[in-house]
Amino acid sequence: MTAENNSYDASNIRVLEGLEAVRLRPGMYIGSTSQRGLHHCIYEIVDNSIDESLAGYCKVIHVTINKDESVTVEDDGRGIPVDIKPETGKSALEIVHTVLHAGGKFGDGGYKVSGGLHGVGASVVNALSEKMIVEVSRQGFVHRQEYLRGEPVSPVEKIRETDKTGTKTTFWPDPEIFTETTEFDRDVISNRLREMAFLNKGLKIIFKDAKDENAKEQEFHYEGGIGSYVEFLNKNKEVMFEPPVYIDKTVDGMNVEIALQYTDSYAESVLSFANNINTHNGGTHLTGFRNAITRVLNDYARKNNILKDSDQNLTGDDVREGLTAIVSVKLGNPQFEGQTKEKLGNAEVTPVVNDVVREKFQEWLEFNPKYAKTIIEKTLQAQRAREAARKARELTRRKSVLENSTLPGKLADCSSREAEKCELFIVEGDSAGGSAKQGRNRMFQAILPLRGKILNVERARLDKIYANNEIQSLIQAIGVNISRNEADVDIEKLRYHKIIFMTDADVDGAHIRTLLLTFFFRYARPLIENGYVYIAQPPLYKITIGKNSEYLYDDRALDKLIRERGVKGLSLSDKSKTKTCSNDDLVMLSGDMSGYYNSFHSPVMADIPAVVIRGLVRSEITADDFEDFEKMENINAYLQHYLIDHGENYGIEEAKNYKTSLKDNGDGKMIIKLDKGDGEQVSITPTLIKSTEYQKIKKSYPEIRSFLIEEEKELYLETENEEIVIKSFGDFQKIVNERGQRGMTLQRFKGLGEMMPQQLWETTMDPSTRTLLKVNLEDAVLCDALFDVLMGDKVEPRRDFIESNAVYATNIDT
Ligand code: 0RA
Repeated sequence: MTAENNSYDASNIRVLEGLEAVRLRPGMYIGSTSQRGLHHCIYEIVDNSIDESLAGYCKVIHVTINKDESVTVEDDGRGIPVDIKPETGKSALEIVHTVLHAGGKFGDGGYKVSGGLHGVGASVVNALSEKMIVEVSRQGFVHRQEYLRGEPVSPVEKIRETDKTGTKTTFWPDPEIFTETTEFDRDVISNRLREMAFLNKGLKIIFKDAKDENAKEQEFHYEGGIGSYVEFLNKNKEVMFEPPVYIDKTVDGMNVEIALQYTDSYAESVLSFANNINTHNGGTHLTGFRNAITRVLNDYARKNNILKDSDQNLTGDDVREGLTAIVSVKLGNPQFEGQTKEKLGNAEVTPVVNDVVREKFQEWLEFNPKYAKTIIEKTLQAQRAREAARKARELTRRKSVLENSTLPGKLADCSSREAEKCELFIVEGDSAGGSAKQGRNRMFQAILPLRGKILNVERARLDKIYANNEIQSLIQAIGVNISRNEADVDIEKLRYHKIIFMTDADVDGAHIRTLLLTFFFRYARPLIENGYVYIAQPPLYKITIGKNSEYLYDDRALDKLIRERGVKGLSLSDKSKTKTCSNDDLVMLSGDMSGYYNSFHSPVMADIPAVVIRGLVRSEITADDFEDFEKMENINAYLQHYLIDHGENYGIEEAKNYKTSLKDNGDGKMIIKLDKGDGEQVSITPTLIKSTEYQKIKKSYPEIRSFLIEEEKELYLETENEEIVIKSFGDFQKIVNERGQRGMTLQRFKGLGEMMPQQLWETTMDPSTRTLLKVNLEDAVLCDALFDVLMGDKVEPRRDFIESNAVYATNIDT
């Protein structure tokens, strides 16, 4: 944080050990060799640049996923020192990249404030990369060194002059190490980089995925720091005041930064960080924060006589209901504890955070009496609800004691008592429950039918949740205590190590599944974290052809099967018969065609003539182009020509009369206006270009074009006994469909209840044949936000989400 030590150079770097160990046991250094470990490599390199920014020397970090799956991280810091270290004769740059633990951390004269979970540094990433190139701009030159699997290929070379400073690292993760995948997940990385920008106020991180030409460059830069982070987390919630309370104070070299804001929800969403590391399990900083707000709010309520002498104190749970907060501390020598090292241990942190929050939050309350009152009002409501919940829980307990059994009546339990082997199927409705009960293996499979929809826990307080019958049976069946507090979920009491949601493959089923997921996510998260929660995959169709039958699990599989059968014996050719297509090629082509055809006939494209869409595809327009005036002028001119050309040469009379023009949309973007000559006008916008439908057309266009030469021309379809003229994709599709379904009976399961017990067993429950999806929490923060959108109070964000994901939703639910 301070930039005192400028004389830091090669002599600060101590040599510790070699890198063979890293390649031998990569997991020990980066956690795993899965995609997570792969991402970790990026974070390690970015962290080094962030350290440079914390030292006060770097303003901008560029992170780019290159076309060949390599990654480049470039900063504008001082540049890694390149001077030769006398004892070794090697440059500091080389040592940093070839010697384990040679980062500044181990010398004196500087400490790392960031540093990922493992804080292992550049040398580990180098050892795990097929190739790495580092270019340091410093002292008037660009210095370059290249490495293969951690070994330098050359000494550090001066490659050209420069007046800039900074460090640029490009690495190619080694497929020998990352055997699962070497492909990055853009969204995961982008979320992490956004978080880094929030946590490091003022730092600019620019992220680009060059592999996807449609992906925009993202710029993360927040002058508001974690205050902006809280606003971001609350963007789909109703907040009780604006802006968030923001505290930033440095005491004895320890920086404490806190932002908080109350919303009208019942969830608590407090994230804590130490030196930019997400301390998922909290620790001393979180303790200090929690104590302070409970204390401050109680004091305030007493002082202003809102809490009377005889009233109970507000508890921590009461004051954290509806609270969104970020607690971020930066200190010199962080101690991380616990199995996953995600808990801060430094005892000296608690009193510092406590004092800072008490002082500043109290001051804020005094200055904002109106908000102070609303907050206290809300915590009092939480207090009352907590009392009611206690009574409801008590009642549930007594009831079960009276009935002399803790298991709900609806549960058809299994006979085994070994939780590791036991499975609980949660099914929707009594009729599906009936089939499941008959179809199951009662040794280890239990069935719990739920009647109707379970309560949406996102919109209910704990007292209502406990009082809900369906949830009561669920809690009793699984055997664990539920709580928003992960530590209170007594997972060792879990009665089944597989809890399987088995809902219908329709919209209602999807809704119930989401409600269940929400419940587990909010009140039994450790079950998800430990991999005990699954989703069953019941089939959608049963098809019978002669004596054989087969189950299909989604519409895509059905589509493919029909196409495969439909094109058998067919061959498609152009008029001159120079090109024909049959067999597997025709299956592919018809798939492309049907995607192409369906996209043209989707609502997004409704008003836009096909020839215009094709013109756009040929112009190679991208969503980014709409911001580039010059480019848009060229595209517009091209499109106008294309339309006139096609009007004349291909006899599409209307196209001749289409006029296109550019219009400034006022938001820094252009749009194309299309005048169809009949008074009708339509707009061509970035949204259209980004739509899945347009992208699908764009993708299949080359295939289709290479075969059809020009789309408007007639084609000839030869069957076993005739030749049919095909005038449109629609014609062709109809024929393929009709032939594909000939001699086949198709049964669509509207619900699990329609399946025979034996069928349900074979397709969905039998461990040797079924497919289960394991529910995991790759990114809890993101998941959190998604539940807010899907299950929270605000209607707008939900509608936006559903609209923008409508295409995927239909794939799942129809
Ligand atoms: C120690 C000393 C100096 C620069 C750095 C570390 C440094 C390391 C990295 C890693 C990525 N980007 C970086 N930028 C800088 C230079 C000290 C000086 O110039 O006096």
